[in-house]
Amino acid sequence: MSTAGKVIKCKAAVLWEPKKPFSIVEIEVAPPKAHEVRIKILTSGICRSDDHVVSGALKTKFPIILGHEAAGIVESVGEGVTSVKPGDKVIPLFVPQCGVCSTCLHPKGNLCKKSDIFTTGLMADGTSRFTYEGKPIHNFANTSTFTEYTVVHENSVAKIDPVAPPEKVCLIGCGFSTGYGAAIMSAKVEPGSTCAVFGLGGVGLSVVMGCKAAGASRIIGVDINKDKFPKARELGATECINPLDFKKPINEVLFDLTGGEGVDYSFEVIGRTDTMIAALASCHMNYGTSVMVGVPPSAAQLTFSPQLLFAGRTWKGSLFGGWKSKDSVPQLVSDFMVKKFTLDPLITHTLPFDKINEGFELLRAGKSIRSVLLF
Ligand code: PAD
Ligand code: ZN
Ligand code: ZN
Repeated sequence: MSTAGKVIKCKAAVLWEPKKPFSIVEIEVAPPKAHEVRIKILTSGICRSDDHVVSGALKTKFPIILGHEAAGIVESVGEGVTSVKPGDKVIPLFVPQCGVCSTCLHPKGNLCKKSDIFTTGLMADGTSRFTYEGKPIHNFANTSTFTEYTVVHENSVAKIDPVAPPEKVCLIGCGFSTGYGAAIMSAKVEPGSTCAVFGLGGVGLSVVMGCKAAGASRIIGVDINKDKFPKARELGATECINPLDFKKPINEVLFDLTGGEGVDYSFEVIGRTDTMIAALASCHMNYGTSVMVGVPPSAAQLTFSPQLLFAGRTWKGSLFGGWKSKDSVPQLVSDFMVKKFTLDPLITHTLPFDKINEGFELLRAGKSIRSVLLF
């Protein structure tokens, strides 16, 4: 029996307030309105950005359904939707691409003006499609994927190859594309470069892969958890260092390792202000570029010497790897299908959806790279 046009009751992991576990409850998911798409989620990865909301570092509205790295099947579409149809395999896009705003039209832009990444937690009409016992639940980053069904705007969903394995390609919805793109799109790493990657989680390891694909000759992984080093080496890091093993600041260690030059490209893939400055100070003082990938805490301010930039360094941020999402995600899935890159080493755990709290514990304990929840 078709569910189109009807309210769907399903399981969702609701976060009622920061620093609490998720509760799996039955919610109601309203049908998609005009230009919206209701998706049956098949898989969803756990990203540190979700945990930043749980920890309180990233401020959002509560209660909320988190999750933004998923694959699913279109269940039904609202009026006027043309780019997907029921039955299509899709990836929700936490950065939308409307295709007509000034950023979408700019060749360098990817932060579509229709984004609602950490602001209202509501659909474009100011309401939510999720309710629990009649009360609205906020959505997260234009997606909300820790639920059996979600509703997104048509700008926030891309149709992908129907045979792509959802338990793998969900990572193209965030972690992989963010890291890989930070190296090849945002930094534009050149062959022969020396790179340093601060933080070797799912996103940082994808930066390592991007640096390798771009032909970097030295890729130095930096992490305080040495258990991350073997996988970093497997994916392309030529050496790995632990800041806790040195008395000197890590930027000085990186200068020593590069004959006093500094690296050509550094990437902060943790989300801490101290490591953002250390990464900046690690690159060449004149032509080095540092890319901020880690999500900064909402309340954070930075204090740093302007001398760090004065001599010519470039400091930039990178959201979703700089990709224009709706155009690039289907292509990245096709590239995965023809083995241009691998996702398997990033997936350390697969868990049933109702073990979501266990998945977050693994991340916090530094024991997982990506846990993928299966619905
Ligand atoms: P993760 O927690 O799996 O990886 C972070 C790594 O950093 C871990 O291996 C830690 O051991 C390591 N680490 C922690 N503290 C330090 C330190 N002081 N020095 C060195 N290493 C340290 O997270 P992730 O890979 O899922 O995400 C990384 C960041 O990227 C995080 O802040 C997340 O919110 C952000 C992100 N940004 C975007 C974007 O579009 N910019 C998208 C997705 C994720
Ligand atoms: Zn993410
Ligand atoms: Zn746009």
